[in-house]
Amino acid sequence: MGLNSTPSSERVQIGFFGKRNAGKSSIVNKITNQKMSLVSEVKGTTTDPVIKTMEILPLGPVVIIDTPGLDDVGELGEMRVKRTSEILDRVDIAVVVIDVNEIIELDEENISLLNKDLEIKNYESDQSTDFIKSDSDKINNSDLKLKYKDADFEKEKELIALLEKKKVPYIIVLNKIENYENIIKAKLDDIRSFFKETGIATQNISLIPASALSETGIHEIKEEIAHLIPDKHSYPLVSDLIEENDTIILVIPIDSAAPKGRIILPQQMVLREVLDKKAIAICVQPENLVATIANLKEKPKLVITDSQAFGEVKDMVPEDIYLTSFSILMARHKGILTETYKGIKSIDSLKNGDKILISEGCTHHRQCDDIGTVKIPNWLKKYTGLDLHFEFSSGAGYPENLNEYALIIHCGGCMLGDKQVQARIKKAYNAGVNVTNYGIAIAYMKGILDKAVSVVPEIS
Ligand SMILES: Nc1nc2c(ncn2[C@@H]2O[C@H](COP(=O)(O)OP(=O)(O)O)[C@@H](O)[C@H]2O)c(=O)[nH]1
Ligand code: SF4
Ligand SMILES: [Mg+2]
Repeated sequence: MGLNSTPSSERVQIGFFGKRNAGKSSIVNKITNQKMSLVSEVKGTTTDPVIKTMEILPLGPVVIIDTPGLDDVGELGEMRVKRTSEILDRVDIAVVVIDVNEIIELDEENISLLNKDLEIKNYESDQSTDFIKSDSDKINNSDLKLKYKDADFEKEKELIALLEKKKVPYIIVLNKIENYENIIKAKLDDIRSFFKETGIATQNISLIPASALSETGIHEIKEEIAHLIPDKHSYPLVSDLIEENDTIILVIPIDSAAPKGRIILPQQMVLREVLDKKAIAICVQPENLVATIANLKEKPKLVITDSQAFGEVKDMVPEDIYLTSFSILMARHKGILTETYKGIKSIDSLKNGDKILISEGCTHHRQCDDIGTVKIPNWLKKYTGLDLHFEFSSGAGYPENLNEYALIIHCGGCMLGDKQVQARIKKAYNAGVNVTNYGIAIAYMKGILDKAVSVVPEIS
């Protein structure tokens, strides 16, 4: 990620799905105008999802994810399919690519009949007087429904059922139409009905005829995706909690865990929102906080600290100044604050031997250092006085066996997209497991949770 680019967790995530050889990678390459993915007539060429951040007009900053085929076989194939369904949890919009030849019988005889029908129809609509059909035309007309293949659409059905269940908006791209463009375009309603009748899709689908080869429909796909782009700013970090000219103090410990020469993403994002609001941001380390507050002529509205410093900072902030943490604001931004706030209460009903899952959103260059692996387990053991067992997950992986855990504590998830974090919380909820997050857990164990959420109207 370049210094000027939108972080990928803040971008709209667009996934391309479909069977092997449907032309997913070819469509992706045309949409992105880059050779992003390998195109091959050999099935199963895209073996892992190809993920790339880019700017595409008129879509703006996006993450494009080209997935392997849904119909991959064998053990390795099963893993790929699982990976594809994980991708479904993170995408904001899905593009389902289907090879037109897999759905519709388009042999020469069919095509010539259909073309003839189209000519007649066009002629009819050009006539101001009634067009009287000859007998032979009538015969042609009666045969003119598209012939659909008696094929197995199970994979598409499964995928689309999952998309509809997860409420992911999607479009269906009917690819490789270059030799039948007029026919397919004229019969779109008919094809839509076929999708509904066979149960491939139940919603009113947006169906786009396209060809990566002749570049037909590429513009329409982009336009349609643009229509579906969700409002990524439905959950601000802090901008709606503060006013212009308010003073906000950001407590940023620069310890051995802090990255060299920069501040971490949640801090950058909060700082930017404060500046956008034309409020005043003062950044300090914990040891400068007391003096900073004392030296201000007007008291600050809010102190935002790194959650790890809650214990140190809580007694430095007077009662009438709000205090919260970057990680609580991040949970709010990701749309999971209410659920993770509710989840914290289960800390008090933990028992000896309970398993706790600590889950982090990234692996390499992890910015959270040992907070999840060392500090939180130690604080939790001390707080509960119990013999607890901890397991850890990091990066894109998230365990299947969630019901084995008594509690899940998730990191701020700053590197994950909103949908991906929300899907994790939902999976825990479905498994009947309480889930909370780092900031809330630390604030609770330090006895200041009520104060730490008092600035957030949805909760206080
Ligand atoms: N005729 C035709 N062939 C295409 C089109 N799009 C892709 N292909 C071909 O279909 C094969 C599979 O394409 P690819 O993009 O790798 O499919 P993927 O497996 O879904 O990613 C390749 O041989 C492509 O050249 C198209 O619009 N028309
Ligand atoms: S572990 Fe979580 S909070 Fe920490 S940097 Fe990674 S995604 Fe962000
Ligand atoms: Mg591919």
